[in-house]
Amino acid sequence: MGVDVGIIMGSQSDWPTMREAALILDELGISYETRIVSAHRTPDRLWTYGREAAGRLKVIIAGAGGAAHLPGMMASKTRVPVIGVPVQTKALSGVDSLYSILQMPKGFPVATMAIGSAGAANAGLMAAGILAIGDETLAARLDAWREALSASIPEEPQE
Ligand code: RP5
Repeated sequence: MGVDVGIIMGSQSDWPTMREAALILDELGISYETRIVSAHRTPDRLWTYGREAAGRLKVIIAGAGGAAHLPGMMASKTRVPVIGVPVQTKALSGVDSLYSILQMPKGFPVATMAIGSAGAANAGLMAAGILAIGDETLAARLDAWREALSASIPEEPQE
């Protein structure tokens, strides 16, 4: 059976970050698959995944760190919308990942999130928002999720 979202990442070491996207999709009942697809270490896997994405997936969430070429290369290979997650790095704190993903040339966009786990969670929510355009039931679940988050914020700071 097909899934709506492909969560791909450059390395096993990206999974603790990218799991945050998966958790959001779980909460909202969105189907997904997870794959390690490295632009540098498994370029043929990237090419095959990109070639087969259209018609199989509706959204791709792609996370990578450092010289983070995976989201951009995937956007070059498929018209399926790519949401990029810059993974935080030790050497440059993820600014390297952010710039690598964000600065795409005209013609091949990547919807770039914040660095790290907040960005990964937001990637899940962005995917949900895209899918909700054509799915009223999901739209209602996403609205409820957002309302619950707002309701959980206290009006005054606690001791
Ligand atoms: C990138 O290099 C990956 O996306 C990862 O964030 C980073 C480091 O990978 P490992 O050396 O931990 O496998 O390709």
